[in-house]
Amino acid sequence: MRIVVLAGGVGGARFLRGLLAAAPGAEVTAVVNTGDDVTLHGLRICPDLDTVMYTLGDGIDEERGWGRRSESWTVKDELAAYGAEPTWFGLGDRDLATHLVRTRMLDAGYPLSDVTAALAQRWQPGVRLLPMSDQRVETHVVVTDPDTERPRAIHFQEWWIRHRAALDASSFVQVGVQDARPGPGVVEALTTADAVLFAPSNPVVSIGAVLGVPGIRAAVRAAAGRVVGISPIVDGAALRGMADRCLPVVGVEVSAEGVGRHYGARSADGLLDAWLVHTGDQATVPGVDVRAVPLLMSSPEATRALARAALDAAGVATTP
Ligand code: FO1
Repeated sequence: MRIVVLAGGVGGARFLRGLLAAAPGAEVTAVVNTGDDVTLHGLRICPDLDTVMYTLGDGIDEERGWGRRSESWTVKDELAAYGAEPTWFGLGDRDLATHLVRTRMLDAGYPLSDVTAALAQRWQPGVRLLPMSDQRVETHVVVTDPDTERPRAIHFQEWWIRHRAALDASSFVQVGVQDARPGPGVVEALTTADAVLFAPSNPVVSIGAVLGVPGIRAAVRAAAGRVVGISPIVDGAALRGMADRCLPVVGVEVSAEGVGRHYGARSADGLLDAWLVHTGDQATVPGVDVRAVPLLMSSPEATRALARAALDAAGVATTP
């Protein structure tokens, strides 16, 4: 059974872990958001690819949800001692090795997809990790500069980490998206998938960024199997990932129904065949099979049950 998951960072990684437990024999491909990628201190950093790789490779710091377990911050502190900006980014010593290896390979001319495969050799995540694109497509956020009162674009990571998404955003821009193509293997994986799942990641800057790569929406709509999304909004609030700060910027209601309608029905000109909302939430999405199931990934068992519910909605059998 071939399952393809569109995923962002923390929520996507945890969902993938539950999916592997729910369908141990399945061939799982993760198409991961690279819109959060950033160059800092001369290094190329891919937060969502690393979060998925570390989570599935059992190297993640569970409490933070990103970066390495048993991390230290010596280099970060030394950089700060030099006043080397940015000092707001959490650059871990162990994590640094990943950025150094990735940057060296990119500088040698390897595409991001090859770099990702090479890094995954060490971590053995148990899924095929595919960047949404080998071309750089960075998410930048247009905010009103507090000093000049004029619009300014800042990198998503600065908005997210330095400002905790507190600066009101007027728009999100995918810098470079017009020149981007789906990464190697992405279209083929999507069109031949027995099931395509949208992880409960941020619908705007994670799932939305993946869908923004020219060719990926069409590939999802052409999927052989059913397309099932999982709401990242429960009872009108975002579980993580500050989706509630992003959705209003693109005019989408902060609700399971709002996000479901935003993705739309594949039978119309949208993407979904089915939409999972949290038990107790109501959602009417015309043309989409809406199911209420527990969405909280509060334990491995809960996450496995959620993944199984998604596969049920996709009409693919799972082991009992
Ligand atoms: N998130 C934070 O809130 N603060 C950080 O300092 C931070 C550093 C960081 C370093 C590497 C990495 O892979 C992820 C990191 N994240 C940090 C998380 C990251 O910004 C977000 O998880 C994604 O970009 C959004 O999904």
